[in-house]
Amino acid sequence: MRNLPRRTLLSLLGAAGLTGVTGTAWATPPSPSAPPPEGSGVTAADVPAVFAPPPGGWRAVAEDVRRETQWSWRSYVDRAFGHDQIKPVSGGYEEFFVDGHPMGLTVVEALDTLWLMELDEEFAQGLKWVHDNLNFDVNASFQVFETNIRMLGGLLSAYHVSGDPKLLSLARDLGDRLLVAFTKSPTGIPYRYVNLRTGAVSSPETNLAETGTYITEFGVLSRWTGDPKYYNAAKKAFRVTFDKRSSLDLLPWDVHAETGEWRNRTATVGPPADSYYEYLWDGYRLFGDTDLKRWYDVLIAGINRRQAETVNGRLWFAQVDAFTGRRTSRSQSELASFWAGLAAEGGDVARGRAYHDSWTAVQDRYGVLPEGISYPSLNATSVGNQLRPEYADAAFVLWLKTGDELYRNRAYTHYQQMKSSSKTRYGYTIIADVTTTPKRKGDFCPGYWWSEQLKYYWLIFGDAKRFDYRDNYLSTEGNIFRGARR
Ligand code: DMJ
Repeated sequence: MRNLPRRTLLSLLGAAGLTGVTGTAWATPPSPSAPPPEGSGVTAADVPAVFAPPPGGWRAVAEDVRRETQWSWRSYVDRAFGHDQIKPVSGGYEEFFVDGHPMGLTVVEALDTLWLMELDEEFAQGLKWVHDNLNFDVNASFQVFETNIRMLGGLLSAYHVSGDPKLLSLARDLGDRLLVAFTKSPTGIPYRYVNLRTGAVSSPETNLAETGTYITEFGVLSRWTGDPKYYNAAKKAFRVTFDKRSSLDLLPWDVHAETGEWRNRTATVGPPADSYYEYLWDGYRLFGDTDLKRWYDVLIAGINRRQAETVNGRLWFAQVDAFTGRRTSRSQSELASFWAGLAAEGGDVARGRAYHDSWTAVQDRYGVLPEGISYPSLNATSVGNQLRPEYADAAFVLWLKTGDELYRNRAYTHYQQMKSSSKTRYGYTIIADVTTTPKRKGDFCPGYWWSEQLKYYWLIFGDAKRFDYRDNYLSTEGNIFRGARR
């Protein structure tokens, strides 16, 4: 869970002698050479090298994160305001959804992060842009999954932190336009694309993530508008696919929205399946829907039985034939590293810890995780890094769940590595090759960077007074739907 009771957290920190100044929750960082905490499941040899935290401890790190955010935001406003994504090396920009048609993706992704960081002028600047410019009456096809987790989720989280009714009305308008991808489908599995103006749908060849990553955005939209149609559509897509699971309780990732037939046999926990499982758990957490919990439990048990394996002492998840269980690949996408947090949230802290340890070995080797590896050797099979948040996300979740400082240290290593390899003239950029020295940069800052790792860093290093550490929810895109303290 991302909602360890604050009291429990403080007592855990206190028991470890880690609470700092009386009356605050600031923890003194442990020495990098200190042995790993008992019960962490790691040995001293497994502990990654960490950069020494600066004087001032975690508070100083959090302030540093805030400064970097403010500096990056100013560059974005100067060079690319309203465009979807800045190109931080050249100072240009590019659009994400539709060529030549900006949707302010970065603004929408950044809003709740800016608010949580108390960057109120920047938040107001972004909100004004949304009021003045954002309009979904666009005659173009939008990818339903990305529009949901980024734009709908961004608007809903900004509404949650501000209560501004315009944000909810924009979210409802967008939700209605996206819903057509579900209601036009004969099975209830959404088409991948919908034209936001005309409602024309396309691309019935879809996958698990694009089938089942809606229930939290659609669910809070239902809750906040009082209209259950969004939640019901998202749940139906889950039910249809769950009911077609193999006798091994596994799901192939490739499915056809019009026929409901599987288009391949491969089960994976990575893309394009990953957040399907995440949202089963999250839907249960947010709405208490026990069907979702049951489906999650059945599928996770199947995955742990048939896909989990230990290679060279490390836990990984193979790709397997969903109908026979035969292993088909030992490659692993960086995106799968979020699974460490999901496993812990779902109650399997031991597997969560072990899987984070596995990815820490990769971080130790490359500094920055490559997009893909072959896990028996840890060799990179895809050498870029799209400025990814998953490892930091999992560290944040594990820290909330266990109170173990190991995860704050790992997030700190991730942050320092990002600063040293991705910082450039006008912000932070992707890495084209993590194996070169220095790491070769690309020229592009994805929208999720504003919504995800900046927020995870701020919340894990700081004692964010606008965040309820006891009771909260962050979506797959890092959007906050519960736990803003206004
Ligand atoms: C984000 O858009 C979300 O986390 C999504 O679920 C998959 N990954 C990207 C970031 O890597």
